[in-house]
Parts: sequence; structure tokens; C-alpha cells
Amino acid sequence: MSEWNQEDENIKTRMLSIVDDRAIDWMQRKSAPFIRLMSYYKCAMMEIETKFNVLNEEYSLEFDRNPISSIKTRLKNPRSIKEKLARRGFTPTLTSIEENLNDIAGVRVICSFPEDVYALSEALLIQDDITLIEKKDYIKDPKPNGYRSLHLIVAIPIFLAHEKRMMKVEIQLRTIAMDFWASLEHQLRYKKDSEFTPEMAEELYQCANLSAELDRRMEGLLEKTQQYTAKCFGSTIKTAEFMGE
Ligand code: 0O2
Repeated sequence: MSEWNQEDENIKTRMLSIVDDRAIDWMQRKSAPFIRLMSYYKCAMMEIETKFNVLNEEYSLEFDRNPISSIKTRLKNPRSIKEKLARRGFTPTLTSIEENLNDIAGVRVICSFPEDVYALSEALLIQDDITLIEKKDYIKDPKPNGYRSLHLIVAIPIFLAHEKRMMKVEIQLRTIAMDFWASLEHQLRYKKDSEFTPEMAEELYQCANLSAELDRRMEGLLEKTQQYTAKCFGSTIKTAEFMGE
């Protein structure tokens, strides 16, 4: 047996001696409160996702088009949570997670046009069970690297059998073009063993400008089609009118 295989065998024997049934029970007991907290975040995320689906449904009836192209949700994984708390000098406890981290539950709403981003955000924020904690408009003020999106941190109640709990959710609203740029920039940034040279960063920034230009032109086309429809038909044909209401 090679030295490497022997080391493997030793680790396996040690692991099996540690992870007996009692150890498994202990780990499950220890992790239960964390898993419960994560399920609360998941419920809050589902509430927000449903709210956007409802708005999409209503808008598509009103304007005959879908303002939302897709919705993605994600829960931050335990390792990222631990690392983020450590980076910021906070203790790794459940209370600390709830108090200090705002992005355990994340909802990303990919919209068709920039105006949809603002319309959806306004429609969400006027709902009386939503509390706005923080708003960052990286569309009006893009990050220095060119990143654009509208970020909201909100609190939303979830109703459990015997308790109502306020949970925080991070919402990112962006257009398809903004998402295209951000997804590829993220992939490039996290590519192993690679770094951005100033030239590469400048190229990425130029690409962000191109995506912003694309959004402007597509929104211009949307306005033109709306004006054209209004000229031809008097007003945009709405489903309600079509149904004779
Ligand atoms: P992940 O995996 O997407 O969650 P915060 O960490 O939120 O407390 P900050 O920097 O104030 O601190 O938050 P900000 O600026 O609101 O950005 C948080 C999230 O926005 C990031 O989460 C990304 O998802 C996205 N984001 C921000 N800047 C960029 C960027 O330059 N490029 C891309 N592709 N995404 C960005 P995480 O935790 O980094 O990652």
C-alpha cells in the first residue's frame, strides 16, 4: 500500500470511530436550531417570491406583457455565513446571524426593462407587511466596476403555528442585460488563479456601459411600440377591455 493510500485508510478508520450513532445524534441535535432558522429564511424568501409572482400576473393582464423574466432564490450556505461573520468580527451564533447579516435569504428578480425594476420595487414596498430596511440604487449610481442593480433589504413577517417572526430578505432587481453582465463578471472574478489587470477591468467597465446602452435603446423601443399602439388603436388594448368590461 502506498504512503498516500495508508494515510487515506487511517483517516477513514478515525472517522468511523468518531462518527458512531451517538455522534450522529449529537450532530443532529446541535444543528437543529440552525436548520430551523434557515427554514424561517426559506419561508420569508418564498413569501417574497410569491409577491413578485402575483405582481407579474397582475401587470401582465394590465399591460399585456410580463415585467418579470425570471426569479431566482438562494439561501446562503453555512460556510459563507461563518466566513462573513468572521470577516466582520461577529460571533458565529444564531442571534448574531439574525442581527448582523441581511443576505441569508436572497431573491433576484430579473426584469424585462429598467422601468419594470422601479415599478415592481414600488409595488412591493407599498405593501403593508413589508418594511424597507435599506435601499441601494446601483442603477442610478453604478459601482465603480460598472455593476448595476437595485438592492433592497426588507423585513417580512412569517406566520408559524404559534409565532409571528420578522425575517430579513435581500432583493436584487435587475434587467436581463444587467444580469447578463453581472453573471459573467461573477464567473470571471471567481475563476481560479485569475485576476483582473487594469486593462481587463476597463474592458469589463466598457461592457457594463454597453449593457446600459442596450437597456436604454430597448426601453426606447418599448415606448415607441406603446405610442404606435396608442396611435393606431386609441389606447393600448387591455385584457379587461377585450373581455368587454
Ligand atoms: P452572493 O453569492 O451573490 O450572495 P453585503 O455583503 O451585502 O452586506 P455590500 O457590499 O454592501 O455588503 O452589499 P451590496 O453592495 O449590496 O452587494 C451584495 C451582493 O450584490 C453581492 O453578494 C452580489 O450578489 C451583488 N454584487 C454586488 N456587487 C457586485 C459586483 O460588482 N459584481 C457582481 N457580479 N455582483 C455584485 P455577494 O455576497 O458578493 O455574493
